[in-house]
Amino acid sequence: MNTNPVPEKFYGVSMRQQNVTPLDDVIEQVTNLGYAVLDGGYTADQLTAIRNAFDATRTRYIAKYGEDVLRSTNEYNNIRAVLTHGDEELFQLAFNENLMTVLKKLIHGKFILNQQNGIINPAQQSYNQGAWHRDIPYQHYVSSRPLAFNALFCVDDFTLQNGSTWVLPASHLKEPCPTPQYIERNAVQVEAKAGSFLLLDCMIYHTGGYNQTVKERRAVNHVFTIPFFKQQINIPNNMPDRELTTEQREILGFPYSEPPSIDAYIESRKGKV
Ligand SMILES: O=C(O)CCC(=O)C(=O)O
Repeated sequence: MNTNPVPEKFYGVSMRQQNVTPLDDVIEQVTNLGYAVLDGGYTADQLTAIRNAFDATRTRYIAKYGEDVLRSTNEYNNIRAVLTHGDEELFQLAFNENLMTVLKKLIHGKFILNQQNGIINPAQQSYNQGAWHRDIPYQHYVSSRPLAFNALFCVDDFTLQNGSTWVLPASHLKEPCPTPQYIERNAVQVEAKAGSFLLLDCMIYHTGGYNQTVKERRAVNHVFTIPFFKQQINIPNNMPDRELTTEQREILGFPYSEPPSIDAYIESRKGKV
């Protein structure tokens, strides 16, 4: 590793990025490189509660959907729509204060939670996130404003040994998937502490790494998109009965479900003109 100090002098510069807070640094990096690590601001006790909630939800999820079915559908290492299973800690994760502040600056206008999935990178096995992909799969375009971000919450430390996420910096800025040779030369494996979010522009190529340790690596991904994109699983239809603020309802997509009929659409227009 190069330990020489980075040169600090400039010339010929008349315009500079101005950052005020550490969150601005995150925004600058995710905008330019497509990835950054964001501190979730959790205490050790809160992190323990999140880990317990993750494990409890997973146990109930496997009991409900069946280990054989989940394995045969390549779904065993996921918990779909985590916040619909009733654990408060996992619900609140989606509304993390630092995350909301950053997303409001990154996404122009409203955004919704498109999906929230528990992800398990098992010890010494391949798993379904271990392949290069974009989080808006099959899409090859560059947009002038970001449309979607993945906030991958680190339930455990993400380390080089336990298969922390690989990213291809700035690949959200080009349409095609680069060559394997380019990926080999430029891919970066990101380390992050438990309790932080690995924030990804959804168009960056990334993959989970191989977990060489004897313990699984747990994470919760949150894909936030402009409301125009449909959710992976309809969250409003699956939310347990609970109080929600107006903002939470918006972020969970309640106002954005498509009207089931023309009558319902016309009804929804009343009072808007
Ligand atoms: O498990 C990981 O590190 C990667 C997860 C991932 O690729 C995703 O959430 O889209």
